[in-house]
Amino acid sequence: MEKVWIVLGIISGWLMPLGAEDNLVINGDFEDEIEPWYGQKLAADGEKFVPAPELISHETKDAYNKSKGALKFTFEKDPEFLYHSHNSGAICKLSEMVSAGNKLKVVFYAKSLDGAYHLSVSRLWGGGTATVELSDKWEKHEVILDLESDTNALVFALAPTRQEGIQKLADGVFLLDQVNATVSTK
Ligand SMILES: [Ca+2]
Repeated sequence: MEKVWIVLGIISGWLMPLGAEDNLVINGDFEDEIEPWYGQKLAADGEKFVPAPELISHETKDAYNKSKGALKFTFEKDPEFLYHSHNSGAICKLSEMVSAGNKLKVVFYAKSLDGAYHLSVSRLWGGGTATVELSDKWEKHEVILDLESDTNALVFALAPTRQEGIQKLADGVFLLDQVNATVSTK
């Protein structure tokens, strides 16, 4: 009996494209559009979150691996608003809720334009953050987020330093493509 299950496991592994079903990110390749990703920022009174469509746009000329599209993030601080890495930036929706206590592995390609060198990836509203260093070439990055609360959205934004945890945002421009998030067993 055990052998039968092993064989079935191997066959089903062959039939499934590797990892494709596991990606929780809705529209992680930006081929035709950037929705449902959206921009968000906090009013200076510290109380009201408002849409920030000026932060993100669809890049079609410089996408990863000559694909059709990428997400372009353009940030220049406006004194009328507050910006922190756990609540302002490009918001990425997940297709399902991942429970607190899990680790989320997020793999993506990114490229710095115009002085952006630290990219923060965070659970929206905090409780799981990481920062990577960008270069001016398309490079693959991987972070593991320790989720302290249930999670169905992430936020990508530019930070001034490599340090982990919540930071005020830094000005700059970056490109993002091929975003993949899976529950990690590591
Ligand atoms: Ca793409």
